Amino acid sequence: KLEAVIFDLDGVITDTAEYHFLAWKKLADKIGVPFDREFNEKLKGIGRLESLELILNQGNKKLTEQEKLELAKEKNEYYLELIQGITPANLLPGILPLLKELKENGIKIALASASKNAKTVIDKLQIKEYFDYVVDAAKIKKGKPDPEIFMTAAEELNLPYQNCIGIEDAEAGILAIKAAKMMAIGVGKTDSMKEADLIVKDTDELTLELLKQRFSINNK
Ligand code: UVW
Repeated sequence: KLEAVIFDLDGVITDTAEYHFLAWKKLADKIGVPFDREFNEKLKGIGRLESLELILNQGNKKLTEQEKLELAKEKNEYYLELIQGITPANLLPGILPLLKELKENGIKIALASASKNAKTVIDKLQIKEYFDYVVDAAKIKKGKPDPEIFMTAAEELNLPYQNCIGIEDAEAGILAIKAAKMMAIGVGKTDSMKEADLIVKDTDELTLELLKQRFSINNK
């Protein structure tokens, strides 16, 4: 039985990828490391320090742990500045109606984002009250594709993993959902999310009816 939907944030509920890109770009330019939109794709679903590590590697930069922490902090300051402007208008199409439908039908809602800024973002989007549980990224030891973040969400909701659907926009996230033994829905392009049980092109295709229908087919 479908009892919960666990959402990724960036790229599913709102599109913060551009803000992450601009913030990383500012930092990368400052330290003289090449960084473009294509590389930014690799950072989807990946935490802050891990993302920095990937960027430094590609620029062949070796830094001390202390220097890395300072750069990560600086990137986050740029990012925080950019997300101040987020309003409910930044919700991706169909997300608010879906949250309402889930709530009305007694289906639990959780957020499983690797971002330590997730609470600020859902606050700005004015959707905080829909969530029964928001995973604190700071408490997660292993990032996506490890299933820890999705398993934590289900455990906190007191629900079996198989009764949850996870929604993601990136490969690492889909792999994390599958490793947690949940049904995985991908939003976006098929080629980057081969393991997904269902892929929709746009968020406005996500309705409770579609979720229920696919969930029952999947569990036959
Ligand atoms: C990510 O980059 C996903 O996380 P944060 O917002 O914590 O930097």
